[in-house]
Amino acid sequence: MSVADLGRVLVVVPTYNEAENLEPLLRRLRASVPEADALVVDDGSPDGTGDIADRMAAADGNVHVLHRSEKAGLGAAYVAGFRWALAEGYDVVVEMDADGSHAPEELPRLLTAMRDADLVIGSRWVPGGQVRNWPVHRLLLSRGASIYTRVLLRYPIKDATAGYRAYRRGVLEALKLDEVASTGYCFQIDLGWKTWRAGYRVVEVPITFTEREVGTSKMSRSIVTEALWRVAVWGLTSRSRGARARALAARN
Ligand SMILES: Nc1nc2c(ncn2[C@@H]2O[C@H](COP(=O)(O)OP(=O)(O)O)[C@@H](O)[C@H]2O)c(=O)[nH]1
Ligand SMILES: [Mg+2]
Repeated sequence: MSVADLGRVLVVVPTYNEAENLEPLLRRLRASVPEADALVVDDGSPDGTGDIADRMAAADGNVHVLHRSEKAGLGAAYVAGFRWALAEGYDVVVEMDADGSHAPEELPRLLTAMRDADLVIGSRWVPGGQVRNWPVHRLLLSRGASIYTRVLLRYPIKDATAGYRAYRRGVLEALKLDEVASTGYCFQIDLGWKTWRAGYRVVEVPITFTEREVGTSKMSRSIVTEALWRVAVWGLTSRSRGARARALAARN
């Protein structure tokens, strides 16, 4: 698929202890969308993931690495990656997990949808979307998080916490990345909701999410707690639909 009309595409892959997963993932990505560059954002993984990323970057000029000194959460890693992408002049910035849950083979479909969108979300919870090999408690947590978000923020996206997505450069320039306080997975809700509220076109496309086969999940109780209270605070302090309506009116 040609992504030429979208401009330069960067896939940001945050890693913490993904030594066994990173190389196969990057190979699949480079094969699936050779025009896209990759940026690994590693938080000083003790298992040597950062060294693997360096080795791959040395062998392939389209692979880049950002090393951060300590584990500071998914949100902070993505903000650093987005800043790098903007400084380097990329037009589209993709988020993708390193553990193989987000199939690089589905990226061309996300990028095709990007032609009529400012944010494309790879969704597990729209018709055609699915999850493979997740235990019941993770399914409930994911569905519950999206419903909680929809009720409190009036944000109509079905998969609010989805981590496979693509942003246009203009969105990332407009969102105030300096002010993003979310460190954990609620970062996804935070940015998606701000994008939607600002009147941008947000589109969900179905994906098949497959649970990792190797390594361990970094999901934790503190990540869930952060999402619960932040979404509640945002809900109490915002007038979501009014803000979107005003933003849309200002755009037209
Ligand atoms: N750089 C960085 N990456 C992280 C951090 N936490 C999670 N990740 C990465 O984010 C992606 C999703 O994490 P994962 O543990 O698979 O979450 P799950 O799929 O919800 O169980 C993986 O690529 C992780 O390595 C972090 O604190 N820093
Ligand atoms: Mg995972």
